[in-house]
Amino acid sequence: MEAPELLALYEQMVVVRRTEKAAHDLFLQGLVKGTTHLAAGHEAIAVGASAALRPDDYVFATYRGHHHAMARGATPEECLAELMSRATGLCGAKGGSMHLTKAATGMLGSYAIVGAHLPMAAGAAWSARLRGTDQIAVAFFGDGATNIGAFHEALNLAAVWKLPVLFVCENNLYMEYTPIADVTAVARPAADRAPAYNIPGESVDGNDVVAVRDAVAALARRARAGDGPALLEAATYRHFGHSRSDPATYRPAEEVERWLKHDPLDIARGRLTELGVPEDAVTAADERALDVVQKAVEAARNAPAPDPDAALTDVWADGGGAWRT
Ligand SMILES: Cc1ncc(C[n+]2csc(CCOP(=O)(O)OP(=O)(O)O)c2C)c(N)n1
Ligand SMILES: [Mg+2]
Repeated sequence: MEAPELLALYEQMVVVRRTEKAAHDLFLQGLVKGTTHLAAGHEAIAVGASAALRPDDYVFATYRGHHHAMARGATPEECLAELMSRATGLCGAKGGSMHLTKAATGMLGSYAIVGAHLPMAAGAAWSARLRGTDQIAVAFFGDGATNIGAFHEALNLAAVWKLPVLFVCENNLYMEYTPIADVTAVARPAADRAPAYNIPGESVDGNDVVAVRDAVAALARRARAGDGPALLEAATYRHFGHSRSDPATYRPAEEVERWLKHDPLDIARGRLTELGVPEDAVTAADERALDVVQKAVEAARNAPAPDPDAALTDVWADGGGAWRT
């Protein structure tokens, strides 16, 4: 990857990290409605994958999906305003943290039911096939989803119909509080299941944005060419607890320390240095990202609450299916 592209991806990752930190702080100030599942630590997966996709491809994420929404064109302001139930929020305050959706840019939603969106991604891929486009669909999900029936149903059907869909597992070693290794029969919860469905199953360092971009690009090329689905397992670690109610004290201190040293931002900075990018260019990217997020926080804080009359707009009853076209 050339230096200008990597610097741009680095800046996007810093924007995500800063937005997650802002969401954390706003929650502690009582300004976020509902809970949050922060993706700090997972930035390279969303930003790297998005860099390998086309603007008209489809993305599906979980309740831990702020990074995917932003990587697919939602602004920090739209996301923070949504978390704070403001009229200017991404979904007009109807979705909240767990349901960020921006259909116009292919972000086809965040889903709170573990595993539910994998068959939906297969369906979106099927729709692309039927319409004769060469779009692909990507489902991002956690390690815990690999022990859910819908994961296996989606993989099987996608393989049988050779659908253009990628299944990308963000393996952060834990479900809510349970280590995935304690409840899974194979070492790699996602990739090791791929042979059962006769599809490629690969592993990647999910904290290395370049490695993620390259891995997704190769699998996307295959899927677009009609060679069918694939599974990618991206190793990563969450910096916060599972959700706002979890201080994550069950994780061994040595493990936390090891992963914090393997930070996606540090890895990208190291690569930028290797490419000869001067320190002040990186600092300028950091400052731009900080500025964007500070302005987003202010704008979201000052935004109005939704008009109660808006409660029944953009729902099925008013013909709200228009958003799908
Ligand atoms: C079908 C279903 N079962 C249980 C839950 C409760 N739940 C929410 S998140 C979660 C853990 C999922 O872990 P993982 O898939 O590894 O994703 P992560 O939170 O680590 O990103 C569970 C069990 C749920 N939302 N849906
Ligand atoms: Mg997990």
